[in-house]
Amino acid sequence: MKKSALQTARAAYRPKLPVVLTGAVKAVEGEPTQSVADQEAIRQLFPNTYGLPELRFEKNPSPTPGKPINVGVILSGGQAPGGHNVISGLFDGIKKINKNSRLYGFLMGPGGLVDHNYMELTPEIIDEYRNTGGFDIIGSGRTKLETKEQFDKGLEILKELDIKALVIIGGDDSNTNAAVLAEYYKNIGAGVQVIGCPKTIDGDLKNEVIETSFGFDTATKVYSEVIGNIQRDCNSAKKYWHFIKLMGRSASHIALECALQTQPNICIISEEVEAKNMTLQEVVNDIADVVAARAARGDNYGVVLVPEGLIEFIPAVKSLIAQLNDLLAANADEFAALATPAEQRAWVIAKLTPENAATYESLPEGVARQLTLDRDPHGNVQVSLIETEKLLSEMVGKRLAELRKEGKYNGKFSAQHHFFGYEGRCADPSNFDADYCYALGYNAACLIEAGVTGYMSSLRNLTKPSVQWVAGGIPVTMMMNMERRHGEMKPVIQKALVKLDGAPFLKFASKRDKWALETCYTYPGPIQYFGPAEVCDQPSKTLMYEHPEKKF
Ligand code: FBP
Repeated sequence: MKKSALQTARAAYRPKLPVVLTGAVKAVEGEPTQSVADQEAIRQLFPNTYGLPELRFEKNPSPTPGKPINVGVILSGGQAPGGHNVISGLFDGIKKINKNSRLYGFLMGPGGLVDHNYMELTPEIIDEYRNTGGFDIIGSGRTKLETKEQFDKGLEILKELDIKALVIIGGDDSNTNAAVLAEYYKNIGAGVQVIGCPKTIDGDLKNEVIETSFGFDTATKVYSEVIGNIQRDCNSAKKYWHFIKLMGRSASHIALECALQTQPNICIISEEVEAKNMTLQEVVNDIADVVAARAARGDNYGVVLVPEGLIEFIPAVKSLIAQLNDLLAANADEFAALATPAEQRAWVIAKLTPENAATYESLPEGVARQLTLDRDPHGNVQVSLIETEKLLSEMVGKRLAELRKEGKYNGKFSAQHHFFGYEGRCADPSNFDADYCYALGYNAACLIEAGVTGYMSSLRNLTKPSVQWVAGGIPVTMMMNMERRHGEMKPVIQKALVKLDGAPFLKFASKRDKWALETCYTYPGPIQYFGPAEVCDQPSKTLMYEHPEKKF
């Protein structure tokens, strides 16, 4: 593989490990833990792995030599910057235990375990990928590991390769599945430990004990760079309103972090829209009011950030989508037999409740139609295919025409649209993510050496320099509650949505009126890998506002 100049220089970067992990460690047990909710139900489902203590690593003054161990690793779900460093940290960690330890990567996600597709990761391969973005070292996939058949099939290859521990690098669902797998293997005495690592650019795998998921820092820095560039263009030409949709399937953490970094005129937070029970039209009216207010000052330009998941958080649209899912699942043939889009539209409107029919009719026809097409394998609407940024600007244009008639608007409105998602998921990890990921992987090796299963690799104190981070393990069951999934109650890791009483949102809310009217853009520029710490090593603003003080 031909390397760019930056790649060559960056390959030499040595991630800074927490001091405690630089020598032999011993695991110190805390108090037994409980799940965040539904304790009895979770306890019953995880009789072997519920209630385990939190672990914290301390220096071990009298270590005994470790035996060689074979370990498997899986990358699961969407790419996030730093995955390669988790793997290189894990590799170095198990080699530190014993130089004859071996690491196997299962290919293209959890499916690789079930289908027995794997490769051994040698020092030469690992060195090719240190500090690089992407998941291409072994690939990733979204196969869900959830059935006994899959677990048993996986165990066959684990036994064949004499693998004693499996590290699953994934988001909330993948780590939930890792916990189920850990419980199953423990229950049948399989002799395979399962350890999770918190990954997702969405930033929604975090809680009291996991401060952030990896990848969020780098991805939001990449998006903020380009948002800043657009803002500067916007402020130079002063003729466009830019509607920028930002990835994040559900929670609005990415949009909020980018807003804190770039100070746009508007940033919509889905969780607030839901809490205020807003209609789509109300969201549109709020944007149009800002456009009109700026126009009154002679400023016919601006920037609006839109979270990818918005549409599902609008209560009326959520209710409409839920009824459409059931309606179309139950009457798929009848619907498919309708000859024209107009007949389909009339059929849908006639079948919906009056409230849902009104919401359906209020949407631009193209979007309403989209809600009846492109369903995923579970029969759900693929909301990410809805071009929310275009939907909003189209509706804002209509609203402005009304305001003009009422004599309340006398400006020009010309919109540009953008969607940033894939652009940031495979960027070379920032120093924060490079260090965090390497340490997560190295720490996972320490958890393996400690002989535990059903734990997530954990580093805390993340707003301090990486050498001061606190390393340990958190039982995954501790993060779980029961939720309805596909009609059944299931144990799952609680997803972290934006908290409206949390410090990042409150900071944003205290500034947004000023940012809306005035032009207060900031231009973060590209991620810097070399240079002074204040330029290169700053973690995300979300992390800094959430963890302003040293806790340990
Ligand atoms: P994970 O939760 O698996 O980390 O994926 C996050 C994400 O990047 C979302 O932000 C986005 O909605 C989704 O993946 C896109 O999925 P795909 O890569 O399958 O297009």
